[in-house]
Amino acid sequence: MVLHRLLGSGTTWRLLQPSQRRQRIARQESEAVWRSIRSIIAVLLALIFAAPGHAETGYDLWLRYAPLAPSQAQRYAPHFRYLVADTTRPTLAAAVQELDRGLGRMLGSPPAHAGAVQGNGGIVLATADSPLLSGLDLPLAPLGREGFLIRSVAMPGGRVILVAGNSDAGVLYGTFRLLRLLQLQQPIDALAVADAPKLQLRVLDHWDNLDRYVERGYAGQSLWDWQKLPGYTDPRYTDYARANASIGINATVLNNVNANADILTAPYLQKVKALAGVFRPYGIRVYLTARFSAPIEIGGLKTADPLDPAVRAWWKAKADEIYAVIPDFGGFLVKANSEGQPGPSDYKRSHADGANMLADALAPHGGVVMWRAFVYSEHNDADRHKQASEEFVPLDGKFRDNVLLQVKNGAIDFQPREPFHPLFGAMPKTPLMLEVQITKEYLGFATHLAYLGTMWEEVLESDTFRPRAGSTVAKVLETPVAPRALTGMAGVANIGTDINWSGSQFDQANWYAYGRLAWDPDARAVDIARDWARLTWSADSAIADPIVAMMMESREAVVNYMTPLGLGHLMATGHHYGPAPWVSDLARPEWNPAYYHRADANGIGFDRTPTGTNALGQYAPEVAKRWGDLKTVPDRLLLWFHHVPWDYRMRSGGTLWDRLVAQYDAGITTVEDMQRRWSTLDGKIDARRWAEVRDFLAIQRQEAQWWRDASIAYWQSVSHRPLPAGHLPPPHPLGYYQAIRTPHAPGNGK
Ligand code: BDP
Repeated sequence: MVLHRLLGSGTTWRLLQPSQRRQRIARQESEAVWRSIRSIIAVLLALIFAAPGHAETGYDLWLRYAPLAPSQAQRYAPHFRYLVADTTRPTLAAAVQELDRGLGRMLGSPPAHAGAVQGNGGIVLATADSPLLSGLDLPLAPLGREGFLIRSVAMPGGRVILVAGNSDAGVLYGTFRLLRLLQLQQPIDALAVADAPKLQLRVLDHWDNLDRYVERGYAGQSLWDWQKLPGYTDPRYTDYARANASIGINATVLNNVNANADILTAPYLQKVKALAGVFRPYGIRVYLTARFSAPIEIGGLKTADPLDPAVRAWWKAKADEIYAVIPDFGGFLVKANSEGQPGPSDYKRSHADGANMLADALAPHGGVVMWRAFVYSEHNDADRHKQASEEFVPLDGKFRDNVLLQVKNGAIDFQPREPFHPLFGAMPKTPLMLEVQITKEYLGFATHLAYLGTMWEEVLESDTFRPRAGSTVAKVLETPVAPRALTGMAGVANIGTDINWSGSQFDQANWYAYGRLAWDPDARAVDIARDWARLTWSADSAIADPIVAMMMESREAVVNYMTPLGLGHLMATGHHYGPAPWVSDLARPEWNPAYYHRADANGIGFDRTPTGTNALGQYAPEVAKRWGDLKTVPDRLLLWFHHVPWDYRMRSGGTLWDRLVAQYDAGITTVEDMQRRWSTLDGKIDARRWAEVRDFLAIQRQEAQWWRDASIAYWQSVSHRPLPAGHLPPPHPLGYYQAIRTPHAPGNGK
């Protein structure tokens, strides 16, 4: 019976010669021995990795490839006896390496590398032009350059799992997807997966300075070790690329939007070339920020006027030089005429003049310009909410085809909650990309647990009503403004040299969620959280479910204890750590929290209706109507758009004042809830990561209280109202909170 199982189907057996039979028996026996050895190794590894005491650091991210339980490993192993792929191609070689690593760790041993299909139970990686796919009639064409298919197919020679794409990058994405399915312990007997990214450019923006200081970075120094580059490329660059490729990120801007022109000089380009070389096999292109005044600073010119022929020639020559060094260079990201950065307005030229000059220099090489719409001026007294739209809407249709306008999710600045930016849907002739901030500058830095998937989902599913109902921000992003027009999304990275990459275990989820949403802006935050929790912590739902529950309530908790009911920008000056709603003496009005909350003895909130600044008028009439009317504006945006009296009656009952206080306390209660859920996991997951999260939650709990007490103490000094019953007064007078300093808060200069 055992022999029969080993030998396979009786019909073929009968056709074999005695010598062939002996050979086959020997082969099958040695395979059986190997399978047993593999199972033993898997069990041993499982014991080591699963032991709660095993010191995981978080370095492995969501690519831990934790050993599977022997029963599960035995189910999968027969599908991965061997692997066929052309490893002379760097991207396919990267895919094979990942399979070796992933299958090796999950199943106990990697598949054998084979030159051809050799029976049932192999895995084949191939692109559309491969002879292996001829006759299979696969529907690859609609999947575009980066899409992929994963199928269980019968090929001449055996039944295999096929990962196919139109490009090597597509195959790599498919490989990572297959590994995800295994980590999530999905059935793989009849695979039929087809997927393709909905956006073309899926970009990470690093705000990394050349001295390795990361602006708004809470995860250590910049990964890019300029001093050792190009001679030494840290293996960590490869792990960075693997992580990004696994979630579909295909572009990285290496340096800060507050740019230093030196990055464009020849020595730096050699270093950039070395990084590009590491990232290339992973389908990732390198981009740089372009300081608008570079022609003056490193080019020796007297001007950076975009219409000046010498300036234009300089940028053209610079682009030629870059492409000679890095032939697949992606292009430039530009912050111009914002927060002190140079730009075309310095020469009375428009943003289109500036962007188009760079676009013309890059166009012959296929490069693109990502021009940021985060523009507000210290000389403009208009509501900051309105300034970007006033600047850019008149320029619709005036940009070159290889320019994208990069628009933050909201009109102010990455607050814990903002309504979607009114530019979405308002520039139908211009490719718009969404920019979100993965690093939590305004959500408590690394120590506060805040899953941002829900925040980005809220923006992406917002209906712009432009051109019609149902035109969500996601749809605006996904719909090219013309055939072959560019589409994209950018996330400000939260990555640094910390062993866990992101400053906290849970901040990895935000990097992960960003990648998943850039691939599919319609994906659901809860599904992404579920995948991340199972990949990062445990596929056991008794562990993953409470983690997902924590993640799903986390961002709202932060909103509640920092900026409830549509408040925003109440953070301390400069570093933005901790509360400072009382600040009102900074040089520019819009730098002051008081500018945003406008609290006085009568009430609180920013009137952006037609009786105020009418920023609402920049939205489609359907949106303006809903948010402009106190009867229909959602509570969560109330004070963003309205100034209302302290004793305004909320639709849900009670006064605004009572509700405001209650929101702060709700925020704290949710943090306590997260602590409670986390404590139930003690001993069920590895000790080091568990303890780190426990300690961070304790910091968060303490700081939520600080935010609540300081904010309420201040509001009370303005509203002169008693606290509603059941809510404790802040333990200290306002002056105590105003005197708190946080000299160690990182991320804002040295
Ligand atoms: C703000 C940050 C600042 C950035 C700016 C930007 O505080 O450090 O330079 O955004 O996006 O939120 O350019």
